[in-house]
Amino acid sequence: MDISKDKLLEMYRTMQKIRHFESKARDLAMAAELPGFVHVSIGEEASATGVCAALRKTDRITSNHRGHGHLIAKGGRLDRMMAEIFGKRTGYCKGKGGSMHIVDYSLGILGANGIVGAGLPIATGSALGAVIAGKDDVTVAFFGDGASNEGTFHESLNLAAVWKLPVVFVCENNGFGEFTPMATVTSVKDIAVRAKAYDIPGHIVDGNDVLEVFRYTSEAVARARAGEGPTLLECKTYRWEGHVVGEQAFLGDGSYREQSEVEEWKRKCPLIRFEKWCAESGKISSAELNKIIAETEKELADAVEFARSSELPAPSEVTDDVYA
Ligand SMILES: Cc1ncc(C[n+]2csc(CCOP(=O)(O)OP(=O)(O)O)c2C)c(N)n1
Repeated sequence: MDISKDKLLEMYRTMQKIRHFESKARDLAMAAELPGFVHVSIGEEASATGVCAALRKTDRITSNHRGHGHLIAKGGRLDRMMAEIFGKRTGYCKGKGGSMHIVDYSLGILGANGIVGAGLPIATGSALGAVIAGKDDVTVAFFGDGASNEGTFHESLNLAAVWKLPVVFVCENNGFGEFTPMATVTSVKDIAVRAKAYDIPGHIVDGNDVLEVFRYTSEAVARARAGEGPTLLECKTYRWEGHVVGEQAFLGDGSYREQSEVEEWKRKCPLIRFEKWCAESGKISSAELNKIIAETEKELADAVEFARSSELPAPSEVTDDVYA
């Protein structure tokens, strides 16, 4: 697949933005500067980036509790996201949504979601909505391997297959559901084979290779836009950090994985992998990549400053914009 240089640079910028945002969110949460739970996706940048690089602005996504990367990849601004996780009025949801509920309809971001598996039926409904409206927009549902054991996964794939809806189901298989290794609770080795049960295409994708993710998603999106129905993609990846920032405080010594496994996956870093590819293919110079890193550092520093200096919502506004 021929990918333009601008597209490649855009993908690298997105991965750097996610890495920087997530590292800072982890540090701020550890320093008790952020309220609420924070789940970061360091190590998983290539799947969010490769998937969203294959979408148009009018396409839509649903996300989960580990959603910052998806939202950044779909065009979310670092400053408004940072303000939201600080609980500030200038955030995407006026500081009332927090890390797990960031929404921006104008970017096609239908929302992160703290309920495991909840994004799949929403994406399926969004895809049906596009069909009814006569539009060829596609919706992507991001979810984890743990969510693929929820009833909503099976109901959504079935209905989307029966009605040939324009939806792409993207499972980010990072090996764990909270502190439980996937293999101990999941009947299959590869989530992608579950597509067979619904007679739709299912592909195992190297989730740390942004170019491979982009290729598979582009095919699935083209299929969906052409009215041929849904696809299930399983991006194999790994989370470097804990399930939730600060989990050591309640896990104590009871770790659920070997540190050597974490180190092994760090060697498969999606950003370093892309940098190597740039050097070997000669498509992008290290000076061009370094410029992007410097710009991202500045953008992130400004975002943190914006969030810190923004106001908290007033207590009297607590029920404004609340619908249930
Ligand atoms: C319906 C529901 N059940 C359980 C939980 C508690 N919970 C939060 S995250 C999580 C694990 C989800 O694992 P996975 O879908 O693989 O996503 P990952 O955290 O690995 O990215 C669980 C069980 C929840 N939030 N919602």
